[in-house]
Amino acid sequence: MTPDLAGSLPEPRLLPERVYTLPELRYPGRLNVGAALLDANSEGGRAGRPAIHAGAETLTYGELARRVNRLAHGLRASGLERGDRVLLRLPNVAEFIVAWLACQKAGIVTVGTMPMLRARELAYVANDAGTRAAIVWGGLREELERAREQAPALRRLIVAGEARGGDVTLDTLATGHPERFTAVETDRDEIAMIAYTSGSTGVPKGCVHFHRDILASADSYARHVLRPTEDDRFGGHPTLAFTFGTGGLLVFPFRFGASTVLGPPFSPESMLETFARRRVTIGFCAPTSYRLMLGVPDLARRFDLGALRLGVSAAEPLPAATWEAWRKVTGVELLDGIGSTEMFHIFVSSLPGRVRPGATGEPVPGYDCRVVDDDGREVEPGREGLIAIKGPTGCKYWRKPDRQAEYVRFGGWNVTGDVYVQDADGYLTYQCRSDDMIVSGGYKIPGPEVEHVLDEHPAVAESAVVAAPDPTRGFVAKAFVVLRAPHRPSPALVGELQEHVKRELAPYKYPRAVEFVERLPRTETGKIQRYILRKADVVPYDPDNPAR
Ligand code: 3UK
Repeated sequence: MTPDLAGSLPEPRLLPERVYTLPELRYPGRLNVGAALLDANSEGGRAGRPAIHAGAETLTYGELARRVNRLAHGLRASGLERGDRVLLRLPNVAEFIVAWLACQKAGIVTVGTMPMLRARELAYVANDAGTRAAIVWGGLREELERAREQAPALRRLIVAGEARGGDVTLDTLATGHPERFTAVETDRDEIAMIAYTSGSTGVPKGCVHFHRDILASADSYARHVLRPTEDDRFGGHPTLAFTFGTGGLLVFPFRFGASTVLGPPFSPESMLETFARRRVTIGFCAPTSYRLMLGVPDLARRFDLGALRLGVSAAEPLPAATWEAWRKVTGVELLDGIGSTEMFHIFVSSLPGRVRPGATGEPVPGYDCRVVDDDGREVEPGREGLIAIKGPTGCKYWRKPDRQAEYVRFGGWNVTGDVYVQDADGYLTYQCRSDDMIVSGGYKIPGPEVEHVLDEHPAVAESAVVAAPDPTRGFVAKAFVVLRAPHRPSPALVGELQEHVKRELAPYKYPRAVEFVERLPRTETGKIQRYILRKADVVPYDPDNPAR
């Protein structure tokens, strides 16, 4: 198809047959995800129904369609063509959804980026994806402008929200264009979006999703596990740029004619307030956020969560204690589910009424799942192994054939890098990661990426960053740092190193714990022994006898 997906497309004979066994996962050859999510509602009798609740405002499907269609015309008139990539840098505001749907209807590929990304990360993504323009929220433009110096791919900015004189804005692009736009007749296996994920080695990887994949996730996971109706209101904190949020707050509600609630950035109180005031029925949050909300005093008395019928929990494991505490305080069943950027969304989930607290759950209808050893052989029930999945969505890395071979193995199985145990009755329980990825509060922090940035600091000789247990966030990133003479450990230096990482990388990647050591434990061949660091069994720094 495209050289950008060399090595990333399964041979047709390797496509899992089960994908086609669910009739709802059969799609016509021509399929446009924008038309399926928007036109199907606005022209299918739901023009007057709510689509987006943002702040105090509600946008109906009819109003949304008019905004999307004008913008789709404007994007085309500005010279953007089918297959071009456009970077999106917006918080969870209606404009994100408008821009996303307009691009999809016009056949333009969206490249969502997390609002927290810094210039160097944005430049990498823009250059790697070869974006031709960026749609940026006024309040988030600075890092993107810094990124432009390193990214020729970011020549054209289209500003949404607060703009300055001379800007090309989302509104000016849309003005004067017709209210109707016939969606481009994309192929069901044409690229709709590229979602970037931080790899365990620190190099971000673009995960390609076709028009079909996005709908397949809604028609497997959402349709069978959440069973939405048009009266549901989806809400939560994941950014729309993260596929957890793209699915939960855009694709799933619109696939079923329901509505989405976009709120302010997460704080435990603001999330509870939004759930209560906007009558959210299906919540999407990370376990850490549910724990933080449980810490709000008097939560049950102050916030009426009566409308909430389900709480989806993903991005990190949900401990039984958190499940039980949430159930006791709110009466609501949390549904743990594991998903990934590569798979678009959740492929193993707890099912309503069949939850076993502490376990992730069972394979989502449409997905096949096994626990295997390093050679791809299925292990016995009760034994640890790698989780491997086949289904209607799957990993297709953009321009990374080597990485593709690491994720898709054993003849078409997606291997996420998570260690699992499956019981005799099929329930799957998460154990740990099998690599150097640190999962903290649902965020993914690649140890090597943080080390690389720490090592650029003049005081640092070398460093190693590993996961350290934490009662709130599951784990935090902990840096073991060897200093260069004449630098000496001090609380001020800890702060300085943390600030340095926050400036260079998305701030969630900073090491919340820093320990100075004499040297890093290594194997005979010189590799850092991270398992020793994880056990914190290291030679502490001795100020009276500095090695360097
Ligand atoms: C970990 C979990 C235990 C696991 C995601 C839902 O998290 C998402 O995508 P990412 O690419 O990370 C994937 C990795 O995160 N993980 C996710 N959920 C769980 N570990 N229990 C869980 N319930 O290591 C996985 O490989 O950031 C989650 C939907 C869409 C997503 N992109």
